[in-house]
Amino acid sequence: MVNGRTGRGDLADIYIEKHKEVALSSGDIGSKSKERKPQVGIVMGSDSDLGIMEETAAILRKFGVPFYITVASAHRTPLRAAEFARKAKDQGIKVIIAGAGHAAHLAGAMAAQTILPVIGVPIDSSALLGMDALLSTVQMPPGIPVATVAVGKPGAVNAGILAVQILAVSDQNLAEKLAVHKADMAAKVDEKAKKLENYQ
Ligand code: RP5
Repeated sequence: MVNGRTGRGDLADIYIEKHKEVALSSGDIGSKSKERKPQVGIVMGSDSDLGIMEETAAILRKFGVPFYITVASAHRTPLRAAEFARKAKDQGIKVIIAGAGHAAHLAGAMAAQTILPVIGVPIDSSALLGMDALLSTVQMPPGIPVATVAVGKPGAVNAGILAVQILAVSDQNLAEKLAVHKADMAAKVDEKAKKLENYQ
């Protein structure tokens, strides 16, 4: 048992219940699951971040990457955040994605505890609209990198894609799906350009 575990009924728990084919239902990472083991761990500072971090989950779902999602805070539950990061590799997680707002030290605090790649999503939940979270996430001291993506929902989407790209280095199936994803995006741009061809 770790400090500050979110109680059943919180948003993240309801989310996990709804999507248990990809996100495990409870307990330590992977310990109670007969499903595919999660390859990505998504951690957010509060369940109030779920509206943003759902974008990451949607990308992983689209690519068929099993993930675990939970809440841990670098400030409110530092031991829980550290424990997640320390156990993640042994439990089969290959990439950690950490989203947090305000003085967002979550991604860095987790990166300090693991050799897994950590992607940080700065969340615009404060009066400073994410500038605080961006700087807290990106300005890591030399030696402990956090791959920081854009603030808010676009960053959450990119965190999912970047995690898939990291996994695709050793997964041909995912590499092919990424190629299709890029070709689809390019086709959509071509379509939009075509629609504007005769625009005056
Ligand atoms: C951060 O504080 C969280 O990541 C969240 O973005 C923000 C507000 O948290 P709540 O007060 O809504 O729990 O730690």
